[in-house]
Amino acid sequence: MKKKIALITGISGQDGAYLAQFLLKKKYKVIGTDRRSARSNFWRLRRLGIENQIIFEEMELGENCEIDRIFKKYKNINEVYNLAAQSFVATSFNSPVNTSNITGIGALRILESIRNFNPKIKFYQASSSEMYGEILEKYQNETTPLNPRSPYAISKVFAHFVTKNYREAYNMFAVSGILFNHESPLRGEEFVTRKITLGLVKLLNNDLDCLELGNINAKRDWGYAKEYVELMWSMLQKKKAEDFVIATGRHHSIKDFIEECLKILNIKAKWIGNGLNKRLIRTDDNKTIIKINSKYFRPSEVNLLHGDASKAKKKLNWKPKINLKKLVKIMIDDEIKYYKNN
Ligand code: NAP
Ligand code: G4F
Repeated sequence: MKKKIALITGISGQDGAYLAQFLLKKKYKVIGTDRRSARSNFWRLRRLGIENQIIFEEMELGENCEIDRIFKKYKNINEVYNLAAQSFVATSFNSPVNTSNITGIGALRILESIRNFNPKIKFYQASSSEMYGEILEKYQNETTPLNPRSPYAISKVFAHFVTKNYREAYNMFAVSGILFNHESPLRGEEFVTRKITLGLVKLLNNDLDCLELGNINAKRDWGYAKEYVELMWSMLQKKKAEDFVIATGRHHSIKDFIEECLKILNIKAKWIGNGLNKRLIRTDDNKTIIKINSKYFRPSEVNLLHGDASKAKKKLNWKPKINLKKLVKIMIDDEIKYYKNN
């Protein structure tokens, strides 16, 4: 049988790596696109041992002609997974125009190219729970109104609705997965979970004095990235093109995440102080190991996200397997395993 062909934008990112691994196991031919500067950024693909199985192409999401070139070259692509984005919320406040251009209009550029070259291609858009922002319903599902709180989230809202519009206007198989936060050992070091797991392992190796964080009271619905990418594929295998929320249905604060890490690393510590003066000190020597730095606070914060994935459970026959405790264990174990080898 002829191999199916998938194109993944953002192949160098966390989800790009896990999705490529999953599709290769399913015998897909995988074309992965990266922007020119990312050549040295394939550590995730190397870690998974799949770097040599991917066909790499350059595609900067800001350049229409680069996108067109790919769809002209590969006429028989079956599925496109648009994972590329300026994906760090904090950076989007400093770089709102670039974020809109890449994270928002980038999706439109791809859809337009697909429409022109082969509208039969199935398209997956990486929508985000950040779109709910200051939440308007207690549990967020596919019908919850969006209320974005950052240039990143606003860009994702644009990409989300443009995907819906191409589905409705041109009858294209274009869907969005509204994924809540998903983490793994392959998470970028700037995101809070990985910053914490790496920071604590550095502390234990005397390579860091104190970890500085922002709003540790924020709450997220954290799942496991390796598990979530499989749902992206499932959405494209359905008869009907429709959007899905993917979430665990449980939320925890950053402080909870830290405390789970402390247990696994067997660090005895206690919180003292309040607000900006809150600190975590080791109980054996009173050394401060975590403190708050206001520079990590966002101009407008998303305080709480809590997903309702009932539709995915029913129609994709899915339920989350990895809870917070297991996720932290997976991340800490890998952090220790690979520390100093990277
Ligand atoms: P990630 O690790 O930050 O990966 C983002 C990818 O986009 C990287 O490969 C990056 O390349 C690429 N990229 C950035 N700017 C680009 C540009 N101008 N042109 C082409 N490529 C560019 O993100 P992730 O966690 O894997 O997430 C994948 C997607 O899902 C993103 O769209 C993200 O916004 C979305 N999402 C993520 C989550 C989550 O919790 N992880 C939740 C909901 C939605 P470089 O290596 O060169 O930077
Ligand atoms: O880990 P974060 O940077 O992730 P955030 O902002 O929730 O965004 C991630 O998930 C989204 C899905 O909802 C994706 F769409 C997006 O691409 C990205 O993958 O921050 C999580 C929370 C925030 O409330 C932040 O203010 O942690 C808080 N936080 C506290 N101290 C910190 C820090 N975040 C970071 N990155 N660094 C800190 O020191």
